[in-house]
Amino acid sequence: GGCAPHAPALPTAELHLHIEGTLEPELAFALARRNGVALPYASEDELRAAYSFTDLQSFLNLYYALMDVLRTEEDFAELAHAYLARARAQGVRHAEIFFDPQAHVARGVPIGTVIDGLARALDQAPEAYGITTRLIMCFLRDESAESALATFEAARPWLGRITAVGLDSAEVGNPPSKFREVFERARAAGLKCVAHAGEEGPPGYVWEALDILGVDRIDHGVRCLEDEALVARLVADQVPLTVCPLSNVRLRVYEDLADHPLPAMLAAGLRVCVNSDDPAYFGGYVGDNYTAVRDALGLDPTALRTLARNSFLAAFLDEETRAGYL
Ligand code: ES4
Ligand code: ZN
Repeated sequence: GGCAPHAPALPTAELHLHIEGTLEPELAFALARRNGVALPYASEDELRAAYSFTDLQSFLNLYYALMDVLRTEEDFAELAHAYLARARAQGVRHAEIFFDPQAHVARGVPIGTVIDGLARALDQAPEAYGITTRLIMCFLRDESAESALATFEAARPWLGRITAVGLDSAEVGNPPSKFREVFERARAAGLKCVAHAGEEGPPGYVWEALDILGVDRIDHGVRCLEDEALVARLVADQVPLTVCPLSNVRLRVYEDLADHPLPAMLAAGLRVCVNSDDPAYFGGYVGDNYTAVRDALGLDPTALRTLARNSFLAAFLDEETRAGYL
């Protein structure tokens, strides 16, 4: 007897995906060889064995170290192509992709190399993979506000390729209010705004992202559940929360997927969707996240369809394109 064929993946948008977090060990070693970069791991298996994290910072240390293999426009194009091929197989029809320019500029890679390389792959995505895309430029919140402003100014010639700005990296001690000015500048330039908030940081950071940065979506946001008034606000305004279940377990926000509050968030009427965050590091792409929450949390087909529908409702799409996806 053969295996039953896999059910086709649920069509979804992916709205919380760090392109640097899609760097698989195989590609990391191939790029290291090509670029003459020495990696502090003898093999792909030895590297994979290091993917055991105790918190966000322990992951970020490896994430920033491994991206040192990304040097040329071609490297960034290959990284994006590899993601898009995997994403399509997991049901992705639309992807809004984060990148961290400061992490590359700090290593001597010009911002234009990063954006042009990614854009080259994303330009081919509708035809090659059946995926529409957007780019979201993130600021590293553990760097200074001045560095974020300088990065925004350096990106000005490429703003036509960028849909939104975001805020990521080490959350605790780096509140959204630190980045008020650069978010004001981005909004004035016509960009949408998102921010990681309430992953490891307190509900107060989610309030700041909403009221000081004026974000259109919250990335993660799971700690909102500690603040009843905050939940009421997020429900009233239907602010999207891009939740990343496998990420939350790997970074020990929750001990076990069975403890994840996604069902409670749905029940509260929050506009939650499911995303993969850094899939090469966290054990799965977006379809794997859907399968995992279905199995661990007992989400029924109606709940899964709501999550997928929420992803398209939360996407930065024109209404005609959105209607085509709904
Ligand atoms: C990240 Cl999971 C997560 N949180 C914050 N910043 C990040 N950068 C890449 N992955
Ligand atoms: Zn993230």
